[in-house]
Amino acid sequence: MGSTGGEAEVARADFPDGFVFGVATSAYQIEGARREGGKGDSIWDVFTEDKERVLDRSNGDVAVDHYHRYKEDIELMASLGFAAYRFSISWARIFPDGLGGKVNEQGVAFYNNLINFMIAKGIEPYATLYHWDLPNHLQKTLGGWLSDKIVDYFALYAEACFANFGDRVKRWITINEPLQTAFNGYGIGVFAPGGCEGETARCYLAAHHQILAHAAAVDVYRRKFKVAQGGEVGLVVDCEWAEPFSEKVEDQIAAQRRVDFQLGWYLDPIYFGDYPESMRQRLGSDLPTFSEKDKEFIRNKIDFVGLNHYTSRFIAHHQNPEDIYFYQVQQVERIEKWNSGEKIGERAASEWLFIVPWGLRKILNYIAKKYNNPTIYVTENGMDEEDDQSATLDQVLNDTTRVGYFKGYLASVAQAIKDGADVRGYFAWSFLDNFEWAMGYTKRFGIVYVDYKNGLSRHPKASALWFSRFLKGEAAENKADTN
Ligand code: PNW
Repeated sequence: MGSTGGEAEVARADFPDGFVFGVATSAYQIEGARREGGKGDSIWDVFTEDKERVLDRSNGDVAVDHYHRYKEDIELMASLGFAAYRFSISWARIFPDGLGGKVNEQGVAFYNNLINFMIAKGIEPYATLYHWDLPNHLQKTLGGWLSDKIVDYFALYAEACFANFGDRVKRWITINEPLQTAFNGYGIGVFAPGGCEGETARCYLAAHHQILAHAAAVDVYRRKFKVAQGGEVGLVVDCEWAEPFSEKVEDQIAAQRRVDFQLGWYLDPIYFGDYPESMRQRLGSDLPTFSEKDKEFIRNKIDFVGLNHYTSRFIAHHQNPEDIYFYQVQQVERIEKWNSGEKIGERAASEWLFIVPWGLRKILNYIAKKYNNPTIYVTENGMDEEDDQSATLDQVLNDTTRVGYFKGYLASVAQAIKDGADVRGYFAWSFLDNFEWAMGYTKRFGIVYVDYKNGLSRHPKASALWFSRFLKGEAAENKADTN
């Protein structure tokens, strides 16, 4: 194993027939139209009103205006050759106060238009129900994901989506990255709703209710829609690969523990009925318990695993690391260098994102082995660049590092499939540059450039054109730009 990914070559033909290639986005990051179409406020609308929360003091009020430009966006996606689009539905467009009373017909109409348009262009919809934009009313009145009542409200919302869109949407994702909501949202508070006031440990409750809500949504689907609609419902988890820093047993165990605290936290309850033992040992009563009835209820309530994966790190055991509460509890030290001192991979713009293509093969094989070879979709994978106001358009479109990233990570997916993992699809994050949460518009994850200064115009980057040639089966060597 080399220390860097190198320039892997990869071709469409390295993937099985029927393997799906798509792009991904989320509602709050791209839609804008905060107060249009009868939408209620979400926790991100309110969180970003406090300008200090976002690096460039921005928000998603307008975002990249996808709400008004969805046709142009879908047309571009189709012309590049993508066969699937993972988007998210804004809960507060469907139920403005989240209470599940009367659906907001304008919200339903928007997603109907979006879905119909993508299908007309030959793009299969993959819909996420919750990508972090909780109706603010549920936060204000219940405490959001800290309340067990959220489970029922989420089930009502999921049911409304299945009923309205399920005749055309056959792949559903309940929740995107419950880890980030628990950890960044209710734990340290860098994401909405902004922490649980000194009680970081309450984030385990937010995680607990997300697991139950996921299961409740799958339950509704299986009871009321599955027979007629024939679709599938999955959960999207995010996990870095944790490579043991050394051969020492304690480092090997620490790396396993780190994966338990990211992936096992969500998948163990669903596949095995309870949280990982390593979490219970370290968290004791801070970790909620599932009743026997809960265990029964959540068990195997999943049709596929969606994996969001960006990066990898070395993990060493540390009795008492100088770090935030979460890593102290885990007793892990996160290391970004090989023993030799060489970096684990080039760093992208985000400080947490190192380019480590081989980590994706490892995490896919880990999931296959640990959870009895489930169907997996890589639901997000990509890297960001710093927004550079002084660069020319030609320069910012020439994202050669990102092309290398995709080549390396796609080769890694192809290898995992050959190893035996049941990976059925891959979604690049993201289709468009967009509102990158607490980083605002300072980080660009898109394969399509959005010119924030010139009317939000869209410009495919070299990575989008590379993907297009890749998808059309043209030789990677053929660098000629046919567009
Ligand atoms: C994902 N981390 O979040 C989200 O699903 C996207 O909405 C987001 O834009 C994308 O990744 C890029 O950040 C993550 O700190 C946020 O490890 C943070 C982390 C990982 C994923």
